[in-house]
Amino acid sequence: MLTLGNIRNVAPSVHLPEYNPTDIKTGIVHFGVGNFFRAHEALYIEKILKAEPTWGIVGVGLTSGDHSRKKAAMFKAQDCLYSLTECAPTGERSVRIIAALRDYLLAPEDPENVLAYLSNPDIHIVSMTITEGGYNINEATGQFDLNAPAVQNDLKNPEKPETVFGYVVEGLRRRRAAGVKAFTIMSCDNLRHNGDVARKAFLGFAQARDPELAKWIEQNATFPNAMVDRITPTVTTEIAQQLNAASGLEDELPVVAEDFHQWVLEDNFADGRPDLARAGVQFVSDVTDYEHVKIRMLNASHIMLSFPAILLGYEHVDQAVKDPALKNNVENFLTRDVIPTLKAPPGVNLQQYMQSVLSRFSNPAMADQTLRIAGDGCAKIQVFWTETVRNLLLEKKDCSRIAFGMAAYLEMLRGVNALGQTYTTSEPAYTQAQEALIHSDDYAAGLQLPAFDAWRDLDSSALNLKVIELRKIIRNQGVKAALATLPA
Ligand code: CS2
Repeated sequence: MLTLGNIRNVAPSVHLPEYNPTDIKTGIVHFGVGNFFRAHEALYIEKILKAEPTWGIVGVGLTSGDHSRKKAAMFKAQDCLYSLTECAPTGERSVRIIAALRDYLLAPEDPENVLAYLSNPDIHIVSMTITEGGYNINEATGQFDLNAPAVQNDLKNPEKPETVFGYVVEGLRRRRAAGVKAFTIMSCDNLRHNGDVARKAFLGFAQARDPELAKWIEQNATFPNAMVDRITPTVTTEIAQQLNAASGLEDELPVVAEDFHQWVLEDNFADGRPDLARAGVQFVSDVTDYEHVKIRMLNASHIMLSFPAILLGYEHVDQAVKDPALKNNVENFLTRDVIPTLKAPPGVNLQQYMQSVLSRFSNPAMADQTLRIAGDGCAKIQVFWTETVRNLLLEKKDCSRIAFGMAAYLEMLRGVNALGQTYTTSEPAYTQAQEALIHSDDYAAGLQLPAFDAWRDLDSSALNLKVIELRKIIRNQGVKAALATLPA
């Protein structure tokens, strides 16, 4: 097992921290220590720690259950060390041990410790990767949902929170009471204006809890917007074994990612920040155009590719993008429906961006999973497709590719592919009644799902009819037959 005690006993090809991890102090608390965070923000921090050893990270997990407990136990056992394998499309790999994570807490088991960190003046940034759907914003109203049961709990028991909103706001209350500066709240999720969404969510919660406190947070905390990018597959037990066999490590928590990574960030920090530019972060005054390009091109085409790919039985994204019919559909979607609505940020050519996205998708070295991409499609459709769909509807343009994507999503949710194999999709947001819509015999029923709420105020009757028509074709003749009906 990888620990601080044996960290130097590794193959010479493994890159080691260039600092002594025991010298590191923590300056960041991060909620949601998933693979993306471990391959992205943690790597950027890893690169600055030698020069700035006060910016180590405290990871916080919010979920309970066996899986979470096991993960927390492994972090503890490994002194929070783990390996990151970066894979180039050529098959070249590079392995490094990341020591930026200096503590890991499972919030439900250690709530006071989490709050102690949050109120500690040494913590200057609270970052998070809590997923697109994790901000508890109702897309139809655009407001923070105060009725969610966990939020209600945190409003009733503010000193024993369950949600990230409850923790962060209670931490800020304690800072204010103790005369400590507010920290920066830094979202690293794939959202349009993730900082603004985070502001809305945290202030929405704080306002309901204590308007005075909300005002203080508004005036003192900051919420920089960011565009974050790195494809980071799920690590199954089998993949973990392969990674360890290749690296020679005995790592219980290995992560794998593509070789590409990007972070464009607004320089808006309430209480200082490390010199992240030295690790490659691009600081800009406005990330809007970068975010739009990334979310509406990369993430949007990821789901446009993966929903039908799952129906065709493709497990991995690189297999799917090698299928000419699927690739052609993504290219048409980007070229005709998305790119005309985008403004290219400085130095970015959108045609080249599309080619680089397709080439990143075709990286076979990391075997990214179509089911990973399709997971929580409800939130992803709303975040990744909304502007494109609204634009097509408002301009009365051809909606057939979006209709195909929606039809493929609804058919994919049924859990059986064209080969008759079953699979499980993950849709944490759906209620039982919504699950029933998925399995209804009525092709129109699924259109009521909240995945499509963000354009319900517009006339979508033609789009909806097309979705129904394409569902029937997919169901009776298959994905390829449906694709063949789309404009060439
Ligand atoms: C994917 C992202 O989950 C998804 O829908 O599109 O995880 C994607 O791999 C990352 O955003 C890449 O930066």
